[in-house]
Amino acid sequence: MELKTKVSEAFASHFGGEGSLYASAGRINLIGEHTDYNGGFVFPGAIDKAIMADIRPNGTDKVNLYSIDLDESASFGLNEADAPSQQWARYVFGVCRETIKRGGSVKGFDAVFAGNVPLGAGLSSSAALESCFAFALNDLFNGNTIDKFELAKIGQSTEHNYCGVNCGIMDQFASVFGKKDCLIRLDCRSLEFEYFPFKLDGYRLVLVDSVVKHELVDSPYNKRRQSCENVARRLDIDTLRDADMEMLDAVKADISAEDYMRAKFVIEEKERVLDVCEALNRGDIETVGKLMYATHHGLSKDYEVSCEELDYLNDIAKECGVTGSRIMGGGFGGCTINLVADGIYDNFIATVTEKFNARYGHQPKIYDVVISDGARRVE
Ligand code: GAF
Repeated sequence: MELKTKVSEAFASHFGGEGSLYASAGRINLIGEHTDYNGGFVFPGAIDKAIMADIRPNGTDKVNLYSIDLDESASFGLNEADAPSQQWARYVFGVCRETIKRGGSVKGFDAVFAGNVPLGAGLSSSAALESCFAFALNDLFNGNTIDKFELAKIGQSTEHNYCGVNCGIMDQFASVFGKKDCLIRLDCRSLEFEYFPFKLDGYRLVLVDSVVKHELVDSPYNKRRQSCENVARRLDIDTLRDADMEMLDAVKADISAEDYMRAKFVIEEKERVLDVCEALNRGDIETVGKLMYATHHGLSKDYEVSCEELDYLNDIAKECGVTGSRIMGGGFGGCTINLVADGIYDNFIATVTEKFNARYGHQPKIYDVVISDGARRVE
């Protein structure tokens, strides 16, 4: 059933009548991993996997939520300080609180939502949920006076303050600003950005999900960020955006081997984003692919956020002649993003499915993705 019909019907049976429909999207990132919280560049886009919510003000100061996918309800008062116990409801609670904190207005509402963004795959279903509600609250209660940069920050602060993930801005930015057929080259320091038309004739973007759990809360993700901040402090700069290899090598003896490797990856990765954009501008897809493999290598060996299953997926992609492949998102599980020429697509899917299944006893999940619009009202 179409997401829109599913959400509208569930709203009618749960709360009666109808509300207003809003959607937002998960994201991919072509290149630029773990650079966002280092003030570097990223290159994400929203995808055709969405979260949709049907929402209606209820004239009280209470928020009543129903998650169709989990078949669970949650409620909280807008004046209550305590977040709901269910993690999924904390995202909405956080968005309400962060909107209010910024001077925005939020009144009570009833909402039903569902989505088809794969969970735990590194496609940022949480950012999709946050930006869907941030967008909706702005439209319903604030006459769209909160700008889109703030909407992205509302989602990011929700992660920081209510979910324990000290993330950068990339995921929420892509979800809020996503535009059909365009990737976004975002400078995470200045938040200047540029839409890059991205429709590669003869290639597809394919995600291969290892189905290994991806858990960022209390995770080594925050530790990676800490390492980068340690090095920046040692270099007396705000973020690693301002570092280069010469500066890093000059302090090598004073920092831990681990912090050195993390910073080295970030310094190399921020350059790769710019190189990929240049290569795309001249239509040099082979170079784009090589840089994606280089990112995978760095994420696996220097940043150490890969795992055996993802390295294996990367190896299979290479063997099959996939143009570019790498682990995508925060890491520690999730999926690889693959730039696959049409001519080898069928063979790649068959081979990766068979080989992965033979080694790990379960098939990876395959998603072809199309770059799509981000947060929006659905008519
Ligand atoms: C996660 C985070 F939420 C992002 O901010 C980003 O750091 C990403 O990991 C790694 O590039 O998705």
